Amino acid sequence: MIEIKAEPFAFGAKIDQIALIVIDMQRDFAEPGGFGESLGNDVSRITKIVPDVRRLIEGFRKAGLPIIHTMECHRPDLSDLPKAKRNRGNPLLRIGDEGPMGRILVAGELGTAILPELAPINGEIVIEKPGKGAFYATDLGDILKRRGITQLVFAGVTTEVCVQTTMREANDRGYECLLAEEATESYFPEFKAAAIAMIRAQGAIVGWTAHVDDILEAIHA
Ligand code: C5J
Repeated sequence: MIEIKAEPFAFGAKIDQIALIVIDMQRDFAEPGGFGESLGNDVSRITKIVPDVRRLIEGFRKAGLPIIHTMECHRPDLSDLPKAKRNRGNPLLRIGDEGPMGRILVAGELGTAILPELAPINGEIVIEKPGKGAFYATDLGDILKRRGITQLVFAGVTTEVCVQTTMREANDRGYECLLAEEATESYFPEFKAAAIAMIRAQGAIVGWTAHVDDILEAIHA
């Protein structure tokens, strides 16, 4: 067991059972013309974390530890897109509509792709997910069980939506979850701060949070 300096107290990392999960670092959430911007958000907040997410990915690669990437997306026929999700809010472009980077959040389209700087390499797991949580309607649970993974380090976007939802799903399934603070972001700074506070409140009720440097130092120890 290796201790990672974390809040609300040290995270006991089991190096043979830990994986990094990078949530939805897709062009649609980070680049102009994508889904995030069509909802009225300032997407430059998301691109700012790319160097920290990359450091984390490279650290896990160097340590030979598993990496899982998720992508929020839907089948081209939209059969996995509930009407309630498509109709929600008042975006300029709805999921499935044709935008400047192809159809919004549809599998295989340019905008749905993971940012090139963070793209998965051979051997890394990629989960396409129709929901906000990465366990809903995916093979993630089976994959983690088969590989004996019991601990997940989280990075990605957005902190209070897909990251927090997946952390909560994982926590309920018995996984120990650690959020890398500089490697996650929200369109709303106050929501990121609130999500971090609620995750680690009450003795890590959902999980732990830690700085990227402390995670990297521990996994290389
Ligand atoms: C959102 C996500 N915010 N990946 N998706 O719609 O957090």
